[in-house]
Amino acid sequence: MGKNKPPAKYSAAGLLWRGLRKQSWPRVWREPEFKSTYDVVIIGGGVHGLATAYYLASNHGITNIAVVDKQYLGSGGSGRNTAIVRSNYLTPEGVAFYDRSLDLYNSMSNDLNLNVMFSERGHLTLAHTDSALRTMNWRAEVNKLQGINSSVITPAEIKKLTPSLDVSADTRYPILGALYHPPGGTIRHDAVVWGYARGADAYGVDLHQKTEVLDILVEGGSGPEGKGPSGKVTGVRTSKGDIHAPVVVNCTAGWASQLSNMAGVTLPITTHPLQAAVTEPVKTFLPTVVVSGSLHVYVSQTDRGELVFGASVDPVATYNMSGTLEFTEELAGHVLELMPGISKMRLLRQWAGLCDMTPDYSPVMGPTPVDGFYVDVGWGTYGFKAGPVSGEQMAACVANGTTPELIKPFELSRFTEGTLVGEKGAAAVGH
Ligand code: PYC
Repeated sequence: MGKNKPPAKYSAAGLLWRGLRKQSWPRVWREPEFKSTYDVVIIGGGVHGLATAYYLASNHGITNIAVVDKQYLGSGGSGRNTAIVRSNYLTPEGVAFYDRSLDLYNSMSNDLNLNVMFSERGHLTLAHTDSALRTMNWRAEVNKLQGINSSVITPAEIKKLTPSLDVSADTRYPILGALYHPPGGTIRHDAVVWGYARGADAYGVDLHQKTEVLDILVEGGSGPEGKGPSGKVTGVRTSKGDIHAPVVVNCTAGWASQLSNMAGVTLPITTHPLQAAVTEPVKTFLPTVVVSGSLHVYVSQTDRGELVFGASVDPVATYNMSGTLEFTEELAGHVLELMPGISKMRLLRQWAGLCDMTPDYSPVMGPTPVDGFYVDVGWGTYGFKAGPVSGEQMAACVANGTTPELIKPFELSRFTEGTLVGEKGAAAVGH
């Protein structure tokens, strides 16, 4: 919970009283009036945007905020990911950052007064080659140095933890070991969106859905139309009208570079779709999250019994989110290498989201050369697990006007200064 308490609108007694009197449930957040002026506009109603709004209000007392989203809350990457959380990264900067996110996820049900169903079930990254094993050892050592519970385990230990995996030596891609990370797991992604949305709304933050940003208003910049470096942001033009604000935060995924272009800020991002799929539900048999970088697949079982699968991003940069048969065929082949016993299970559906990839696989966070215009973008395939810490740190950045230590390594200026934070080796799968 932040330092400032929201009004006690959702007390357990109040909800019980409604239930007993068979009153209809209150709407979880308001449909606010569209105002023409705010202190802060946040673009993107996913976990990152909502968490930033929530922490601005709860930790810094800034509540005159509009969150705008062209669709409904959680309609982008927040509702399309495979809900995996972990902090077993490769760089010391990445480990510290994602570990703070895990801390916030751990206390989230209490903090937001909503059961977000965090399942700390352990996370296995399988190694099928000597070089993969070397990377797992490297990650384990970096992790241990920072107090993160991570170690490399043997095929026999893997089998004990997850009996459905085929760890025999005569497979096409034998499992040589795995990075085992007990604090990793899954969390209900929709609940995280709803929790932050409800929390922010309770502080008076206005959540404007179906409100598309058409332009970002900047004055005095050195680029075309007075935008770009040395300029000052003055607000946004939306499909519902203009909003004047001295601070605009781009918390989008998929369209992050296009939105930043509207302010005259160029980002080193290419956008690729990432597909995922889910099976019919079966009795629980998969106790851990399993990732295979070499086979480009990750899998976990939901509390409903479905297997959720993901893969690497599609090879072509595009905004097209159609599912492909190619993905399904490759996924099925690879999963069956790992778990031959599930060959009779049927896939129920598949979907895709958009991933904004940066050259070093780390995000871009903090101020930009346009005064008052901030970014929290470039999440690649790591966005959901970073949601809480990004919100917390971006809120501090905006409120205090200085970049917090935890996100300083991820500033946009690193691409001109040559101080990249190479996090590709921590990707769940190859990209
Ligand atoms: O990095 O753990 C990960 C991940 C899972 C799904 C997409 N990325």
